Amino acid sequence: MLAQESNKNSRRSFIGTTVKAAMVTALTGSQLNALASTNKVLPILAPAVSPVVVGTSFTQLPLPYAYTALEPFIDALTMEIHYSKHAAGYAKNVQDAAAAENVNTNSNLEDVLQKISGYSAKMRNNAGGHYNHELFWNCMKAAPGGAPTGTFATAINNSFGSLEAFKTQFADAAKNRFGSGWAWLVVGADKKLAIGSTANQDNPLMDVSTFKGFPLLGIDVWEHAYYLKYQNKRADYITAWFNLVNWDFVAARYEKAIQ
Ligand code: MN3
Repeated sequence: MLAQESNKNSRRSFIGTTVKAAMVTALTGSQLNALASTNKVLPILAPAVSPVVVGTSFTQLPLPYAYTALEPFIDALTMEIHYSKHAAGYAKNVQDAAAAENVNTNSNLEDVLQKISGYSAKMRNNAGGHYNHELFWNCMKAAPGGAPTGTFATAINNSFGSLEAFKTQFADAAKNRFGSGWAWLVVGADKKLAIGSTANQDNPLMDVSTFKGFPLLGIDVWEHAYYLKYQNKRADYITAWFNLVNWDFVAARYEKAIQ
């Protein structure tokens, strides 16, 4: 009903969108998931989120597009299960871990990640899992995802030679991550770009990680991220995934990181 209503004219559509955006702030995570699985109103429900604060909250934010938005590169069923089951689980479990370990869930999740050696394995797995997925959703958009621009594009070229060379190196990191994990583009302490990977739900913010930096872009190479469509062909998933990269989002994180 909501989707049909928004088609009537632009003014009503605008008002409807505004009302629905207000409604979403009052919904719980489970209500959002129920909404997301029933129809295609999700894109207009997503609030505007600053790229640099994505992942700092302990709460799962609405997916910034519909489950179908990334087709054909990532199928809707994979997105639905990934967001509403896997990622929702990390969000719930990080809150449970926070309650057990006296962590204020209004604090910055990145602060916890940077001191993760002082917390439980449950916190490490789920704080990482939650942060990584919040970042991952926003690293993607409906194709075509465009291309890097401005100072970020210059940094890519200076660091890797070209965008294509960057993609090759990043894809190699993703392909060669043994088992489950993530590949990353980060800004290091030296303000330079670097590519690496982490196992399981670790990420480069963690003090326990051997690969460190501020993550700009990450790809989930757990089998749940691609197996329904790509089965054992992780390399094909990675190649397809580059069509979805939201370079504006990545560039905004870069700009913040080098300040
Ligand atoms: Mn995942």
